[in-house]
Amino acid sequence: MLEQINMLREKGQNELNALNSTDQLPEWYYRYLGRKGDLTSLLKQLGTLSSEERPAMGKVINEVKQELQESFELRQKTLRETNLSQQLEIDDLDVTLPGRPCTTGHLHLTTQTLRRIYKIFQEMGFQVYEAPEVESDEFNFQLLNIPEYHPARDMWDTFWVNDEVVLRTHTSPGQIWAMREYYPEPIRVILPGKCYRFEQITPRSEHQFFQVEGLAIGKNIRLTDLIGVMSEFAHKMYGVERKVRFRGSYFPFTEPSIEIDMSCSCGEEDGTESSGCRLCKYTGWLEVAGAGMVHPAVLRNGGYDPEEWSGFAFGMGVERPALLKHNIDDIRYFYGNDLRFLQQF
Ligand code: FA5
Repeated sequence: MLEQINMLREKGQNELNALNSTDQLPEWYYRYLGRKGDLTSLLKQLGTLSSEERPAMGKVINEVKQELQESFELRQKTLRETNLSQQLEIDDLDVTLPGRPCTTGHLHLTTQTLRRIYKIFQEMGFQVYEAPEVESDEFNFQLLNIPEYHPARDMWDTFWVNDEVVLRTHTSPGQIWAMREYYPEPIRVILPGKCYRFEQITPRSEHQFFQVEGLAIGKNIRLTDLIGVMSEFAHKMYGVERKVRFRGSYFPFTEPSIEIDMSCSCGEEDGTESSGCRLCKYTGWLEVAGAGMVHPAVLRNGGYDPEEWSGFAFGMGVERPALLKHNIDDIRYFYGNDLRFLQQF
């Protein structure tokens, strides 16, 4: 039997070395190492040997099996490499190379800022409410206490679609939509969305920008509630060291009205060109929102009786807070689609 094993080993090695294609490998494997292969049938014949011979012969067969297995793997590797290099000589496409990695995108800075704003207001109990982006003159102006020919219309340079339809100049018309939907319940919503203004583009102003409107309607809501909410927002958004300033102002749909400024990232406020920056026009402050107590006429247009209900509203830019947060000195980078800018955030 030993002779038989040695012959099988030699024949197997010779035939393996003579193979010149990977296609021939399975057949060889089946013949020598497979379940019905020659080595397996030798193992089966062990039963015919005496109990003294059997262990030694079993050991030899297993050693040969192991040796042929290793030779097979080596030959397989060599043939595969030869095949590949032959293939590359015919055609220089190497299909085994790893593919080029895909570049993955990420959220735009405006979306990131919006999500941050949502989270802060959500923690204060506000929910998100969406209103139309293309508005009627009635909702964008009239129901907000700005009749036709009212001089306050000059505050918003408007893109008119036709005599009746506008691209909304601010998110404030959403106040009316929300009030009409929620009446007679108290309201605490923020209304995010795009706004459009036909105005000169500057480092702080774009034609198209985002606002987040806020509206709280209830019994006994006061100006101090508005100031508290906006101070809390500023501290959560920028940290306690950022200063907030409330200035008296005028909007036809709020009474009284205020404007909210944040201290500029340049950290200067002495008003001289040498110390400030162009974003804050060398004042040290950047206006980020208009706000006030909802005007009785607007409450009424939304269905709420001003004798019984009161509320505050604010309309805040989104890009300007992002400018402050990330020390960006020009709003025009936002929608310029320059990846070198966008990839930084
Ligand atoms: C308004 O739009 C009022 N609707 C805000 C308001 C709402 C007042 C509710 C009272 C009650 P204003 O025009 O100031 O106000 O704009 C509000 C904010 O939007 C600004 O402070 C600024 O942050 C942002 N903003 C306005 N115009 C532009 C622009 N062209 N580009 C970028 N951001 C702008």
